Amino acid sequence: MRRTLFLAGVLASLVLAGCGGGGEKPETTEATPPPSTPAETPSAPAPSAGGGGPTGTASIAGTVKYEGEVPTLKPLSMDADPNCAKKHSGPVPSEVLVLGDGQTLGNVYVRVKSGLPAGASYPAPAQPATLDQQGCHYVPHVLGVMVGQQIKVLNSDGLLHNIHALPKVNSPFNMAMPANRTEAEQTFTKEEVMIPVKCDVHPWMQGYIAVSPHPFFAVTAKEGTYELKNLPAGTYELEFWHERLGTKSATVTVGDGAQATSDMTFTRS
Ligand SMILES: [Cu+2]
Repeated sequence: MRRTLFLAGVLASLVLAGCGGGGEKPETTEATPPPSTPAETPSAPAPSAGGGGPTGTASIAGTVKYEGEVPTLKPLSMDADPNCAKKHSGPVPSEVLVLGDGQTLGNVYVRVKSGLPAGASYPAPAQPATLDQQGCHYVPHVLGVMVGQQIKVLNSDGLLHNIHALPKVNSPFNMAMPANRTEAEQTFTKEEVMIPVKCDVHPWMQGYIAVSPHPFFAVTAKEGTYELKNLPAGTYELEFWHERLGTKSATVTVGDGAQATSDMTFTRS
């Protein structure tokens, strides 16, 4: 089971300061035949494409890694709210750099940035996305939704939280979630990558929501793998986003029924 990891707020910002930005470094990948074993399913639920926009039988998959020295991130102190601290039996690790074996990188949001047919329009899935406040952090830490998709904000903690979204394009929201308010709903109406979400009660709580006009996105688990399925054949610009390591892009061409591989490496600058 994936260990619950936390944002170390200020402490982590200090450690990783200077890592932001991450200039664009396009990598070109050609389509390859489908591998014998399919790529691991990404951690974020891939919304179904639904009717409307063009889909197909092409897919793009890969693994995201981190290269370089791994900084020591101080565990998070929840002493400011003993009710949060009580929900954990040991130190709560930072969530700003989640690595798996071989320095695979988690919490990377991967999306098709361009290349879909002009005028393609994809309806939001009927199924809501879920953002939970659990153990005084956000689960998931990085959430991908579609434009117009309902977001169910849960409060599994039974504690007072305040969920405060700070978009630049969409309308912000700021909702108190008292102990007895277990669920609330929100929707974003415009494409935006990336919307920070914070809790004004617990300053270490930090999450991110990305809003996509199409269903071709994924968030990596610590194993670093992702897969974008049901794409029409075409040439796509992919964007890889990480909260501290910046963004990177790749251009990938994939044909009908094929799976292209597009791996990515983030380095500490
Ligand atoms: Cu909170």
